[in-house]
Amino acid sequence: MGSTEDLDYPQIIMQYSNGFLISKVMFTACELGVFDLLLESGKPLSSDAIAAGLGASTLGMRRLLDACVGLKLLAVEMTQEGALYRNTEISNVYLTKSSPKSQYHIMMYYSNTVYLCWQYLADAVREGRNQYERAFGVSSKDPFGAMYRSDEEMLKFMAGQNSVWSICGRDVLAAFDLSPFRQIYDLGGGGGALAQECVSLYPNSTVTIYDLPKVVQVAKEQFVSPEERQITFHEGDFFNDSIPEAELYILSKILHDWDDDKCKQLLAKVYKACKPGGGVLLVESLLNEDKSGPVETQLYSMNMLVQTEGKERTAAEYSKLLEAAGFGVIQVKRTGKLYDAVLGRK
Ligand code: ASE
Repeated sequence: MGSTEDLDYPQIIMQYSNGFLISKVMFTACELGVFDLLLESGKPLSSDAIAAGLGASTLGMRRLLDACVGLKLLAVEMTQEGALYRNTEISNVYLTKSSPKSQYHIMMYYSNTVYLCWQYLADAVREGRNQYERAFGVSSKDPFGAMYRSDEEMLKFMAGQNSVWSICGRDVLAAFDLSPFRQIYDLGGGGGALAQECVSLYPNSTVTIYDLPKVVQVAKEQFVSPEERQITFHEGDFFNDSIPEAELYILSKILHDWDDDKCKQLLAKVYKACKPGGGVLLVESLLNEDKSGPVETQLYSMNMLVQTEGKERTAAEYSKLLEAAGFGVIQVKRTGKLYDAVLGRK
């Protein structure tokens, strides 16, 4: 008979149970501006000073700060005046709004939108579809109609999606030598952070961000300045409007939003528009062939279930979709980061 002691309450079950508490502590400290205030102050601050600076209760702030210390998002030192808090290096880099690697906007999107959809995860699994109707009272037929249900929601999504490219944009664009492609379309390019990485890595290329008119309008107003001459825009709906000719099409986190039929439809259209010798670059988080991991990708696939019509796929699944559309010489590069790259050629 083996001991059942470690089966009574294994560490892993406790960690998983507390996972959402951890997320919410980090999101809340971000939302209230704790990390921004500590960065601006340039010196450690007391809990009362932080509470006063952010218009929060002293009781609540003290508890939030101590939890952040436990999570290693803040450091504390005891002085004669009491406890003084400061950012850790990781918080300075990733959790402050002004850092070039800031993940603030994706955290706000997770905390205020994704989080609400996940309330209905069990319904999503039972029904096999997204949960906009339950979560927000909007029709779930058109996922991007639902995701962009207000200008504010659309802006939060665009800012959130932009933040990931400051961390892995370079890796996915450097996975293949894209310098032969001068004329690039980023289909569903949104806020343009990947396009900006692309023209910085490939100075002889121009990137056209193809997206819905209201997305393009916000991208021009908020994210891409007219001085960025290598970046242009094209307003359209890639399912219903024409796609102009180009040498390379980037589809970054697009196919994971849609079922196989829609993916095939879109890729066939891209193949038709593509110049001979050109290609398509898929940027996605790849599942292992047996779908045994990576766990982050499995979780994102759950999120695609609650938020979209799509799913995360394996390299073989993407290759099949590309081949069905006519693309050949398909190459797959795992970056070791969250997003990987698949290149198909015409
Ligand atoms: C999409 C990407 C995302 C559509 C909805 C989304 C993300 C969150 N919601 O194309 C970013 C990836 N993160 C997760 C949790 O899936």
